Amino acid sequence: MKVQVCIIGGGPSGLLLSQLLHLRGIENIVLEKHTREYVLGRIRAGVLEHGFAKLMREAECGERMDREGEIHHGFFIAHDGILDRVDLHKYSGGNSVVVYGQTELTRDLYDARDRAGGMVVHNAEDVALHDLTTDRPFVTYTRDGETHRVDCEYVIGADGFHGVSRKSIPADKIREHEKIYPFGWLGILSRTKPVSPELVYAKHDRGFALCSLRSQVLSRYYLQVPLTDTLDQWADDEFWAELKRRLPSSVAGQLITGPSIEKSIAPLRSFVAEPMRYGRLFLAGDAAHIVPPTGARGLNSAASDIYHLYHAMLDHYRNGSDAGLDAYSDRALARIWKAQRFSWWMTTLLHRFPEQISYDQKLQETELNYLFSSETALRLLAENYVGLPF
Ligand code: FAS
Ligand code: PHB
Repeated sequence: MKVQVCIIGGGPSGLLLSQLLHLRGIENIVLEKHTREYVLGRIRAGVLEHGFAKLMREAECGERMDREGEIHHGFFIAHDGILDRVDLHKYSGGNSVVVYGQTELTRDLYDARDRAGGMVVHNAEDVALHDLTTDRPFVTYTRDGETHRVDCEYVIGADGFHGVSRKSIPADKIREHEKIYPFGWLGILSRTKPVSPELVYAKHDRGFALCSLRSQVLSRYYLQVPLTDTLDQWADDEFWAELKRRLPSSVAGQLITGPSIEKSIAPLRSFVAEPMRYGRLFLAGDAAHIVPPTGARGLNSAASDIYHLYHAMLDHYRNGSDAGLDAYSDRALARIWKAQRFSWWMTTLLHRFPEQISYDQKLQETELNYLFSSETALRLLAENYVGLPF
């Protein structure tokens, strides 16, 4: 088979790029390791920057997001018994975020690829990238015991942190920067009315907590837990009792509990691989970078990669210019590092670190007091949370 672009990974990054390229007549194929059900069964991000939402509309996939998603103009930070609101709309110059689950967004992208007759191969195993430093790269994979070959002009590595693409770059051609946090997030999904109409980030001596949502009948909650914790230590009742302990009584008193329909523990790390290009291979999304979910930047960082790759491909195929492709890695990394900084800042500000010394606790309290006493500080937080320009 021969296509212009071969995309590894059928998550949001790969599918969004596939759809955008298709709409501009650039032939592409998506190779996904797992089944569609498996991909759609992963519960992940919930908050979209306005730039991501705009890109979904440009990809003609924004209709259900605009119908079912919620526009949020602010969120709360609970700290030291106080509940303070960050007015995103006021302090970001009128912007906001869309609360719409990654699962639904990925479903919309798959549906759009199906409607367009897009080539998405599931259960593509043993994907291997070849001749990346030539102008005729190709990709091989096996499916149902048969080996297939895709000849292409470009390969996009959108296969996430554990994918094959980044690992296909020789060790001396890539630099990796990583920071591991000494705790994880235990998340649950429950068919209950959300405790608050807007997200509540809670800093507490017992640990961080987050009250989020997917709709007015589907709630998403998180607790900071030690890395050694396992799911069998957290029965639903335990989870709800601990969440209440970490929330201000005004919020805890409103909490509607119910059975969890999904429960998982995710480790927290910050990670960036540089550069995001090797010959005809371009990395995008989690394949190149990871952030702790505190700042809701993970999925949103992927969006700006896709935006830059999409325009670079348009430039190449429409105008014969490789300027965008040559500038991609630097352009993408410039914004990625700002999202890394913001995610690190939110994580450091709101979590309880093991063996945290009193001086660091006082710094956290001071940072929060300064934040809510300074319009400049609130503007800095708001412009990052709604999304910096692509
Ligand atoms: P993805 O990992 O989503 O997709 C990569 C795809 O490639 C997968 O479908 C995988 O099956 C496939 N693949 C992997 N190896 C392959 C191979 N060798 N061959 C073919 N296909 C292969 N972000 C937030 O903003 N907020 C959150 O709350 C949040 N929570 C998260 C919780 C968890 C447990 C994880 C892991 C991530 C979370 N994230 C969150 C970040 C997450 O949303 C990512 O940013 C987002 O999934 C990035 O999308 P992709 O780059 O498409 O990578
Ligand atoms: C979520 O709803 O999953 C979510 C929202 C905001 C975050 C992290 C996760 O910062």
